[in-house]
Amino acid sequence: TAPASTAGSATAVAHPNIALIKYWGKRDERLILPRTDSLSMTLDIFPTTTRVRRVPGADHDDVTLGGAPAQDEAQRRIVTFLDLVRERAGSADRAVVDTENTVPTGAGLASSASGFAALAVAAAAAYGLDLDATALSRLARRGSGSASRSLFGDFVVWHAGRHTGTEEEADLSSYAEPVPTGPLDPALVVAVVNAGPKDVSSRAAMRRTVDTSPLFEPWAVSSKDDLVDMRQALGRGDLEAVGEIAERNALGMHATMLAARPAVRYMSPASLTVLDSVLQLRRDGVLAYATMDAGPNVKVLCRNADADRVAGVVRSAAQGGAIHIARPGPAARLLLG
Ligand code: 2P0
Repeated sequence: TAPASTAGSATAVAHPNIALIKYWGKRDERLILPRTDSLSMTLDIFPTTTRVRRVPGADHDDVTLGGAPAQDEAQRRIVTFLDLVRERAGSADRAVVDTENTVPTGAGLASSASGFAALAVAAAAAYGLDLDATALSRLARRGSGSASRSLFGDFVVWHAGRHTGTEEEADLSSYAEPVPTGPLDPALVVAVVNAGPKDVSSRAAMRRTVDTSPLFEPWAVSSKDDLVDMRQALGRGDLEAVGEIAERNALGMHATMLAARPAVRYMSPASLTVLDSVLQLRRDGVLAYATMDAGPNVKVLCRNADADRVAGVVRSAAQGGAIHIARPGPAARLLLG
């Protein structure tokens, strides 16, 4: 048992990730089992640091985010997650949870991914659960699907898991793991075109898409092929192909939402202006491909050597929005001491 868990207190740090093959749609809402495999790059910016301290005898969990008490939905999701950890640890202890997020508000960089990855690592240690990286990834998944991928650094695949068999078999087989790659040296330029809150949460949007969009099934089928192609492109270090596959997979995901009833549209006019600038970069011979998540912000994959040039072009197009440059980042880890 690590010293951190003996003390009933542990601190962990995790980074966000951006999917190149998207997770969009669940087949089990309670266990957070996805419809399809997904694949992401962990970033080296915007870490989340979370401390979990057990308080024997306390009658409630005390959760603060950036020094302020967690609001209803965040509080509920974190307490539900802690209940799962307590059940596994055979402990009734409530906890004090402190989270510091360095993601600028509304940056559209799924803080739930770094958040639940850091919480899973810290809570497992604080409650004395001896879990390997695979088990921690499965645990993080229960907080937020994309968090399963933030357990690992660089490029990561999250297996949807077995669709047949028992619930336990499905749960055991849906975890993330690192993907081997050839030399890539990429950067991801993040253009924040709108920092406001979104109208529809990604959780609600993916549910509506699966339930009502006639384009969901075709996208899920083509996403399988995209994943096969993506693994090959990563393996041979072919950044051009990686970008091409990532862009088509993301735009396809947005098409599924546009066809939902009623439609979910995260793209804004500013998003389209940035997407146009990415096309112009390509016409000018620069390797640049876009991906977008459940919001209007655009992430542009490029060569690390071109990152400043790409950031400059994207900055003009983003009309005053903040620009961040990310590179492949580290795995989630426990901070000792
Ligand atoms: C992804 N997104 O693969 C996709 C692409 C957004 C668009 O994972 O319901 O916060 O907590 O499992 O992980 C955002 O969804 O959803 C997401 P839940 P999550 O990154």
